[in-house]
Amino acid sequence: MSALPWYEDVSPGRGTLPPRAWYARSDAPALSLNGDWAFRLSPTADAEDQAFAAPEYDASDWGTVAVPGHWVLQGKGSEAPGEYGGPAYTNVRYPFPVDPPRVPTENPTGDHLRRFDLPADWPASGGAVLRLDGVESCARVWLNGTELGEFKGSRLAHEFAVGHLLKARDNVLALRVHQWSSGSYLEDQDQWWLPGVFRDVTLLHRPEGAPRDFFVHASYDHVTGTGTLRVECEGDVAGRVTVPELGLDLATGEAVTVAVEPWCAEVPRLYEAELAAGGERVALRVGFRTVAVENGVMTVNGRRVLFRGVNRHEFHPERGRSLDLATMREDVELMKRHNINAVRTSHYPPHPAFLDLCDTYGLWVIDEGDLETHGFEDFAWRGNPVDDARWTPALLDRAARLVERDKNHPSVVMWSLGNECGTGAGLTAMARWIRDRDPSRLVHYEGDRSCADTDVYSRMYPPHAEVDEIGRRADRGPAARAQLPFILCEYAHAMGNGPGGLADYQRLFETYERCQGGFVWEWIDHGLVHPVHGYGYGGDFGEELHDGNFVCDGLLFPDRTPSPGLLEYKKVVEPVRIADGGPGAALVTNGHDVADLAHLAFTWSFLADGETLATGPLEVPALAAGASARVDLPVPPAHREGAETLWTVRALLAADTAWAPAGHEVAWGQIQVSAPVRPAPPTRAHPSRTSDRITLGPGVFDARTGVLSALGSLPVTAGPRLDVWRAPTDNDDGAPWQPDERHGPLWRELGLHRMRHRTDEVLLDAEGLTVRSRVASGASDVGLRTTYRWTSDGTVLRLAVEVVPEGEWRVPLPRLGVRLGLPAALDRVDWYGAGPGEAYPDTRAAARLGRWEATVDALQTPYLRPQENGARIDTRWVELTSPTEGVRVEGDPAFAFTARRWTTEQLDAAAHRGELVPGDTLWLHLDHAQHGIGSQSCGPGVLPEYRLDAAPAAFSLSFTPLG
Ligand code: IPT
Repeated sequence: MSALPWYEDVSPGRGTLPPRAWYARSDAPALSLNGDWAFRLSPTADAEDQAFAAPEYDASDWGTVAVPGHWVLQGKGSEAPGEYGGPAYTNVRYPFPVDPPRVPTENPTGDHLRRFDLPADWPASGGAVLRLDGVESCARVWLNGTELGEFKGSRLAHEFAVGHLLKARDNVLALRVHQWSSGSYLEDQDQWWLPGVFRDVTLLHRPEGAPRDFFVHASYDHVTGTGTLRVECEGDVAGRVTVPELGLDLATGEAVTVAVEPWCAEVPRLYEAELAAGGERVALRVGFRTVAVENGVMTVNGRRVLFRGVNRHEFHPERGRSLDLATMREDVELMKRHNINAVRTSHYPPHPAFLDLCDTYGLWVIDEGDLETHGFEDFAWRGNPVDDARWTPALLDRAARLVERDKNHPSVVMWSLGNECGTGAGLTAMARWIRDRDPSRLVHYEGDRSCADTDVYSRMYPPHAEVDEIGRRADRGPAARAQLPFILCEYAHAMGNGPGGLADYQRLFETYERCQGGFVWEWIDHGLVHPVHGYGYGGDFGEELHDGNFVCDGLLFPDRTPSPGLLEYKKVVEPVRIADGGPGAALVTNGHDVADLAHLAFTWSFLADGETLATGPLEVPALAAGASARVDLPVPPAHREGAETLWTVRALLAADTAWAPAGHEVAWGQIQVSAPVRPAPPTRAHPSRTSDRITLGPGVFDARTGVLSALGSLPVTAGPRLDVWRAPTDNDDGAPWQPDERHGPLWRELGLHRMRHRTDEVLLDAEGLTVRSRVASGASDVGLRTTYRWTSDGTVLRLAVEVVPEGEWRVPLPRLGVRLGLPAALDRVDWYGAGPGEAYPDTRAAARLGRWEATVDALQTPYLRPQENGARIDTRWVELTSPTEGVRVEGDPAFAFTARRWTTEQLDAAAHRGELVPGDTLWLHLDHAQHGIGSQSCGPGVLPEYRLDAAPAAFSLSFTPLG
């Protein structure tokens, strides 16, 4: 066979400059080449010749694309896929035949052309480089008809020397971009395949004598409180470094040690500095910090750090991985507002400006290489490029482009080789190169349990019990590994409703020194705007192979509104703990790594039956990190005898910060003072009966079936009946690779979605109505004996439900409660219970007791694939009303309610939100209990303490019509 074309050979490229540090500001001119480019799409790599690269080429009949951008997300036509093809989603599988390094003949190829003039003041002397910050998956580049070279490595910066080719006017830059290249084998990340020039294209002037590259070394000695600064320039460039605030003016290469304030994620202290060398002045931002492993614990500046992290893919619902600065800033601000202190840049180096934001706002970063070969796992890793020496130059190129570009960011504390690549000598070569080039940071890679090439033991999705074992240092493994700190580079899969079990992980991280936290998978749902579905996921763009909604597993919805999972995470990782401090006191614990509490202002409020009776400021000492104090609460205000009373104590930002205004809530806690005194059960009203109706207080029943049909004047379109089904969540359905039982499929197999209700007895007595039934599904020998006992005091109708399982129940129940139908006009909801958001047994940390209100629509959580959502737990009472009528429900004990305009069956059947059409009934679920949520869509299932096993149960609900 003839030699492979360049895009198929394993080399990283040809003609590019060696990688160097990125910086935001220099006084050397730069010209952005972003904007509309002429564009031509071909179905194969060789459909068109290279004549388009010639300066005189006439591209007037071409289309256009916006650069930066992905061509598959552009072009005319509202259909998906559109004029320029469409996005495609696969998780692990390569969407093309696996025959490395060959790629398919069908290789969408985008030719890009951009004409530009130099600005009038562009210097005549010096050189220039053309920088491309990200092109998927490879590019061949020409300027003014001269070929510059070609490169692979989609999320890595590439530069070419172009000074000698530039003209004052009418320069022509030509790019040929192939969707598939040998590099695609190294880029099998779980995300959309999105070809295009998706990051900035810039022309940078290079002044005479300017340093080719520089490395800022800024360490901190926590014993002496001093920082040591040394800026190393490549070659013998004689430059000066000035740090006005520190009065420093030193030569490049020279080290100085002075008293400084250190940089950390909580207090991101940066010093403005300048590097002046040759004809260039580069703005630097120096953060002094030292990363170390001491006695098996990772420290920064001598302190243990605890990662409250997320995995962040770059994602925008319209622009794919092409993010503007405002979106990056929004991500960082949202993270900071939700108590997140760390980011793993899964699974490639992000746009470099993102790391500047991390330096500024304060986030610990694991910066990951653009490398994943996961699809080889299906063949027992046969042919895996990371274990094939021919690919090692490409791997080393990726390692170097990661480290060289990002080495000057204080926020970066670990280099990650890549994700899900199996094991191999190529990874070892990368780790060696990185350690040699930058010994100041730790090396991370999760995929090799031997930890031969890493400085930290990292795992994804281990169950809690295993984390506990590792925390106790009781896990078996290579001796060297036992000396390493432990992190979860991925855990708590935020797909659909969930993740459950976060608080239980956090307890482990706060118990064991070695467990230094983790990174939730993942930050944002990758739902792409779709003409029919609103947001589409895998399979919605005509893909032949796809992995469905597995791409929607973020803490943010695609439009960046926080999901309940993010609110839960914020509460679970809050850096201040507020608990019961004994009679009349709160116990406040500062859980920050470094910061004291001086930046927070505390408040108290006193609630009686959910109503706030009084509020005020609470004096809390500026406790040092790790310290606790008992803080006296005021004398409770006067309140109704027998009321349920509690304190809410909140920790708020005392002053504006870069990421939130003063008053932003960082942490909170509730302390119960007194439990409610329950009123005696309603006195008896006597039922009466006609031939077809039974009347009992406000209740009207069908005399034959015993089913409630009205409450006063309010029609009950479907009387309350036992209900155990919920539309399975992604976590209920589970992932095939998880060892735990997958309940969603088992529930369906057992027919819990098609339960039948057999009426065994309708019995009227002097004090009420009893209906006995058995609830079970066809083909199943298990059932639930259910007794409904109705009584009334004349005003309130009380339902007592008793459930006794029959037969051998091998699976837990999804839920246990009743469902009823009411007129859809009741769309205002007021309740006293835990809120304001949804909560389930293992996702309930963020729900606090209080009085809440919402519309029925606002109670729905818009998971991209419809599934169980919206339960409000610990409800004492709820009122559903229209302007003219309504119903109040009180529980004994408290219950969870869910209200929707569609049935569970409709929710279950829908694949996209748009398929949920409101009907004329309001479906109200009043649940005694729900099964937990877990994280089994990729991780472990529901912990035993949150299972809802079938067992005898009794609960009651009181209904009052409101007129
Ligand atoms: C893990 C991947 O690292 C991540 O990219 C993502 O795919 C995640 O799972 C699931 O959403 S790999 C998994 C097989 C443990």
